[in-house]
Amino acid sequence: MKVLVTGGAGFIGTNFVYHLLRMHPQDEVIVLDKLTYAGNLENLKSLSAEPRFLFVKGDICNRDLVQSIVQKVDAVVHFAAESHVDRSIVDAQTFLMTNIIGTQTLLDACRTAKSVRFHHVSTDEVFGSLGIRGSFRESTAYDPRSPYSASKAASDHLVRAAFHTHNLPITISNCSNNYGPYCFPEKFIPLAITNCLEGKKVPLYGDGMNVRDWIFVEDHCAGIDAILRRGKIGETYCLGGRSERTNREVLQQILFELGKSEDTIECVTDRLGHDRRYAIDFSKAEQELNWSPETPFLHGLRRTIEWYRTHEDWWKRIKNGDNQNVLKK
Ligand code: NAD
Ligand code: TDX
Repeated sequence: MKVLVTGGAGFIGTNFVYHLLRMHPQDEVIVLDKLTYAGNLENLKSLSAEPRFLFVKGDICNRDLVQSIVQKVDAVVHFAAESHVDRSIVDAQTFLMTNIIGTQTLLDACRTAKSVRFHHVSTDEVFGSLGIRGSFRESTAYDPRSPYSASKAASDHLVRAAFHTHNLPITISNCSNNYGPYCFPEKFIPLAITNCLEGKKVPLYGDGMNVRDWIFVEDHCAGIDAILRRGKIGETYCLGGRSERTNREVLQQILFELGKSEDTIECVTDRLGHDRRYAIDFSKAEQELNWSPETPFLHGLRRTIEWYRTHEDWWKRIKNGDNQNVLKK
């Protein structure tokens, strides 16, 4: 299969490219990525001599470019997005452009190509916020509450509209919080690890009791791959990590692993509209695709910490170098 991976120079996209090339020796991969502040070509540099891999720098909103690439592939796995909630609170415009218009541009291109399979990578945040009990599933009503999640919700609706209106062979996945190698150090876990390694404090929003369900990125990649190959056309699959933790618990574990004291925690003003709790019921993916997350949280967290320990050049260039785009904390 020849697969176009949009956003393949970002966190999950990079991990997915390596997953595809490793797991499917016949597959070929084209990455289309604009290389925004979050995209990093260095992530893919070990593939520069790989004949099954091609990188194209470009914007998913560029209709001509997108059409010309989509003609050449069997499937599109769509990761490209503005992905950070805090940034969407400061300025939502790029989120609307990339997440909504960009997704529609890809769908339009798929319509004009011959039966291109389209998988849309989305988030559990489209479902809103949970109380102490319950979990999101495929039938949960949409209730996005940040500009980011509202833009992702819009993109999900457009993908479903393309299925119902134009019979486009689509699938959608809504996944919980990812962690692992190559995650831009503005997200909570890599920010916490790298701040600790730099001897800095770690900002904890509000009371630190917001809950996220953490999934190791490789488990997410395996879930997307399963949907791409075995998922039912037109269907949505929720993917989760079976690892609900409060932010305070996550941070305490990181401090413990790195031998830091609780003084490292800096309680700061809460995020505006901060969703309280996310949790995922992934039984549909388990039953229909025989997929479930395999990495226990502590195991995945230790692998992640080790990756950041051994890739200081990677994150220091981003945090302390010439990248002026890092959100200041
Ligand atoms: P990321 O921010 O690390 O990477 C996004 C990539 O998209 C970057 O390489 C960037 O350069 C590229 N990009 C942005 N705008 C583009 C444009 N207009 N044209 C082409 N490329 C563009 O994001 P991520 O964390 O890897 O998330 C990937 C996808 O997974 C997103 O769609 C996100 O909504 C979804 N998701 C993320 C998580 C998570 O925990 N990170 C969880 C669930 C779903
Ligand atoms: O400095 C911080 N301090 C803090 O307490 C940061 C950056 C975050 N937090 C909290 C906010 C959240 O409750 O940690 C939790 C995780 O925050 P993020 O890493 O920013 O992730 P979140 O907002 O939950 O969204 C992530 O998961 C779903 C991704 O960024 C999205 O792209 C994905 O859709």
